[in-house]
Amino acid sequence: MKKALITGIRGQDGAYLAQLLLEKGCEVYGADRRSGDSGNWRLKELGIEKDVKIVYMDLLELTNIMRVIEKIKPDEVYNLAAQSFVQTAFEQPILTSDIDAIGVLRLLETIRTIKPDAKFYQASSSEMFGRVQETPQTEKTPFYPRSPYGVSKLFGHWITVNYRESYNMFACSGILFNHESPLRGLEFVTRKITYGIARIKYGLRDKIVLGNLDSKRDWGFAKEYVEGMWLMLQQEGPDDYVLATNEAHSVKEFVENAFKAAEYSIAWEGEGVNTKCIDKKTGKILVEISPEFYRPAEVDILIGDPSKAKEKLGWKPVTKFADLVGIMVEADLEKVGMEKRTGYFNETGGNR
Ligand code: NAP
Ligand code: G4F
Repeated sequence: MKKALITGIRGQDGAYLAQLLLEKGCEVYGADRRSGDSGNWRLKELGIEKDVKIVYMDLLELTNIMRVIEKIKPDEVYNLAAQSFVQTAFEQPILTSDIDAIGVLRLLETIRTIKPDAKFYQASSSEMFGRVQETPQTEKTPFYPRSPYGVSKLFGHWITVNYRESYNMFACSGILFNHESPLRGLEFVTRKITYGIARIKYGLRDKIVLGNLDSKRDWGFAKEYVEGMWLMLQQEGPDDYVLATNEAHSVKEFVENAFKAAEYSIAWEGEGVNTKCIDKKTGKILVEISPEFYRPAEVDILIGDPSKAKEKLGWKPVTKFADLVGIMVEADLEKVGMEKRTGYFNETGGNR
């Protein structure tokens, strides 16, 4: 039985990947930095919390990482742990770099020393393309990160390439474009919108306050993207791959599709920071803008070309943008409906 270690097990991708690897017959170890039981809602929601063997590991602490790798001696390591929220990276750039850049090196150096034949996956990001140098972005597009998060991820990416080239390690970097799901954290814009709409619908909130509505992202469905991660480690040799849908949509389009899925008819008024989204039926304001959610430097548009992954891995995105929005709205309506009916704060609503 193959032993797989997933860092960031409490996150969106960690949960879906654990589910996939269990289905593939792996013994799955999930590394958690001891966030406590409340951080367990995603594994619970997928019904796999008892099947994943939890180990405590923080990417900030080298000796802790060494003990875990020594104990498990994993065949595959998926490094999904990160301070993954771009906005926070501007507030905590040093912590973000310690986790997202040096943390990758701590892990690679440990694997090189203790279990050099382990296959390694690094969760790289389309944020590394930042101010894009060509469109669509491929594995060969030059990088231009626009946040401490993007800069840190770029170090993580290149150190992965470097360990592959220097020490012949099976180390892959997946350059993943935004991928979302009902398990997405509530701080990210997609889930902030779908969860917010569900709370408006159930009368638990009046409106949603957002930042830049004009930025565009290449949004796919997370459950499909973890399959790509797994496929990368099943190939004959290690390589880097872009996973994306090759379609970009604005935050505004996401809002429009989400309200439509929740059966609202909306209209936009005003411009820039004065933009408002109005409920046509009641005239109430549903969305407002606050500069609080603007970023010091924005990534205006990302659109990825997953041709290499299609050709070499046989991977392709299936869920279309409107369907993804529908899946997320439906899931949040169900969760908030349950909360409203029972008066019980269901963990699956996340850390509001
Ligand atoms: P996520 O939901 O934020 O999960 C990240 C996990 O990392 C969290 O469970 C967090 O633990 C853990 N973590 C944070 N700091 C840590 C530390 N010092 N030591 C150990 N664990 C730590 O992120 P995701 O959406 O699943 O993304 C997975 C990975 O892919 C991340 O590396 C992210 O940067 C990258 N990525 C994501 C996307 C996307 O669109 N989702 C796209 C490209 C790349 P707690 O639960 O304790 O906070
Ligand atoms: O949902 P976001 O916070 O995701 P972002 O910054 O694209 O980062 C995500 O995708 C990356 C891959 O490209 C990952 F590496 C990273 O870990 C993370 O998963 O913001 C998306 C866009 C931004 O342009 C932001 O300015 O939405 C805009 N936005 C507008 N209003 C907002 C808001 N973002 C958030 N989080 N909250 C708002 O109120």
